[in-house]
Amino acid sequence: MLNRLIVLAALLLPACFANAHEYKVGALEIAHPWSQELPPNAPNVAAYFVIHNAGNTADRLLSVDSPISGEAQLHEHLMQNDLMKMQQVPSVEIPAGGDVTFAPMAYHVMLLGLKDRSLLSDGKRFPLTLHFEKSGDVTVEVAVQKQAPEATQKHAHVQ
Ligand SMILES: [Cu+2]
Repeated sequence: MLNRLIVLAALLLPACFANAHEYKVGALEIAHPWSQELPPNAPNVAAYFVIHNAGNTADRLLSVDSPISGEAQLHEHLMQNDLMKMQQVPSVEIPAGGDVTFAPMAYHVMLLGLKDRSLLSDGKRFPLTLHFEKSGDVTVEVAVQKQAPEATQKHAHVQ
C-alpha cells in the first residue's frame, strides 16, 4: 500500500510542475528559464530565470552564451532622467542565501545577432550556458512562451 502511494506521488509530482523546470550547479538553483515569444523579425531576444544561492558564500554570474546567437550579454534596467533604459553589466552577484531575479524590467540576458530562429517560437526550448565564478558552468533549456510565467517566483522556492 505504501509502495503504491509512493509510485502515485511520483507520477503526480511532475504534472504539478509541467511548465516549470529547474537546474542545479554547486549551491545554485536556476528556476524556470524562459523567454517571451517575439515577432520573427525582432533583432534581439531576452532570457529570464531566478537564481537561488543555497550556499553560505556569494557567487557571481560572469557571462552567458547560447548557440542560437552570436553574442549574449548580461543587462540591467534602470531609471535615468525619468526614462527606463537598459545597459550591459560586467557580471551579477548572487548573494549567499539570496535570490536574484532575471525578469522583464530587471536583470536579463540579451541575445544579440540571432543565428537560429527555429527554436524561438511558443513551446520550443533553446540552450543557454551560464558561467559562474565559483560554481562553474551549467547549461539550461530556455522555454519560449507567449505568456510570462506568473508563478515563476513562487516556484523558485518549492522543493
Ligand atoms: Cu537588454
